[in-house]
Amino acid sequence: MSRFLSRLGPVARPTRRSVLTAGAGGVAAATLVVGAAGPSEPAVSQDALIAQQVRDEFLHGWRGYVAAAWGYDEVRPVSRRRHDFFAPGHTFGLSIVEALDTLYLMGEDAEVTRCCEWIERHLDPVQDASVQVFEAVIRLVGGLLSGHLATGRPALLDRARQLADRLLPAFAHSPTGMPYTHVNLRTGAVRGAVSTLAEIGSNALEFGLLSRLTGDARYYDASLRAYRAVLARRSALGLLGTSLHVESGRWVGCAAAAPNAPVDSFYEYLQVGGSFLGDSRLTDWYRQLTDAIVRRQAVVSGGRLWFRPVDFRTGRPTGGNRAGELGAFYAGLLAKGGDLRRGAAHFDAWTAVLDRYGVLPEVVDFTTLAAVDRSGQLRPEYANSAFDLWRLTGDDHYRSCAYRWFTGMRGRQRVEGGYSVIRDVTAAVPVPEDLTPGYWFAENLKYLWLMFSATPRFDLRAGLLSTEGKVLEGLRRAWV
Ligand code: DMJ
Repeated sequence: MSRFLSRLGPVARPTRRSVLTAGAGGVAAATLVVGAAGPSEPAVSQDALIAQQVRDEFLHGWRGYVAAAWGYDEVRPVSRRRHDFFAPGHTFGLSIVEALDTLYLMGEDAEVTRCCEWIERHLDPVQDASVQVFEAVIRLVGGLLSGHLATGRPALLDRARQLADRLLPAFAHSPTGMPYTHVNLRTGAVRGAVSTLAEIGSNALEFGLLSRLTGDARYYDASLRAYRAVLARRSALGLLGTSLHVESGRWVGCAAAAPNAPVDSFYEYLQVGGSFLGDSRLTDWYRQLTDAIVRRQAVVSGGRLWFRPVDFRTGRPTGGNRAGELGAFYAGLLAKGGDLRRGAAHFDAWTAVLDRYGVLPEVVDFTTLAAVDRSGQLRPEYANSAFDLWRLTGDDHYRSCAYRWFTGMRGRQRVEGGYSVIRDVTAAVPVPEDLTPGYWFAENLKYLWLMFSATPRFDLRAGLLSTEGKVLEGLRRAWV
């Protein structure tokens, strides 16, 4: 048993907790001291206790991965088996790359070293495997880059570059510049000519940073070319559809579906990319598109702010009142983009869903809040928005909501071997679906940790995270 595993004891629970209870109204000041501290025992702040819980839960999930699936993409925490995320029979050690900067932020330096050594010895970016470009960029390239920023290890940057070089044919072979969905890392063969907006436009952060770090403009140029191709196909209403044929340049999916999947992070990368890369073109596009989305898609239902899909050419509602949990990130994005009022209102809408179910279902009917897809996919978007809104406002209401979300997840999705997606969030006894998605290690508990730990390893003011929760700016190097 590794030193790491042997020193992980049972999950510590505070003996007494003062506030951060469910319900509206915010929480007490962050300096509140709780616990039964004696004269010689230092008092522990409420924040520190929560941060400890958060780290314990992260390490519980991590321990499950390490024990059953180390070196493989994802863990099945109930059956203790492994799951290949990108291609059957191929591993990229996805959860290792996903967890890397979270482990760093939590001070788990021995684990960081172990992860880096695995990546340097075993991560093969030239495998004969056809991978989804979008996922490889946000998860692997982004994870390697943030790992490099955290540790200063040049090999991680080298790996990110090698991998990006193998992904570029998806952009270069496309007559429009919009990437094919898949590329074979060894042969460069591409496939998947119908691509969604999230797949086309969620790479500017990783490729922009890679261009900056390597001095090679090809990566960011590829992102920009793809963006331009999409923006040139805006409707007269200023809206975008859902998916395009990357060879003909024709729209295939004509619903303006933002902020829902499969377009979600396209808009995120314009806003965050604009400020991270100092590129006003991205910022302008974000503003123009967001104005159109707010004008044409915003709808108040039951007193709550939602966004409904419309035909991007006519503005007519396409029918269906569905909102996917993946779209919950949009509350934070609106706020970061300068519309705090709508961001807060949309966050409240998702909080109403959390109030009803305890764990967010994958899809709801926003007119009734009925769960349309009842599965609980261990997704991080609500916590991501809470984190963004808290950073912008300093309002502890958002930390309170995030903590409630955390306790819901801990209560319903924790299994002996880690954390698992569940079949039905409304079931009295949740049935685990036996998977810890890689993104759980990158995102879910990182947001909570950054809200409660006061870690010196992250600059709360200047820090910037990708759609996969990778810290691309604001990591403070406290260790090499
Ligand atoms: C993550 O992989 C990323 O946040 C992505 O943008 C979409 N959502 C998943 C997790 O739900």
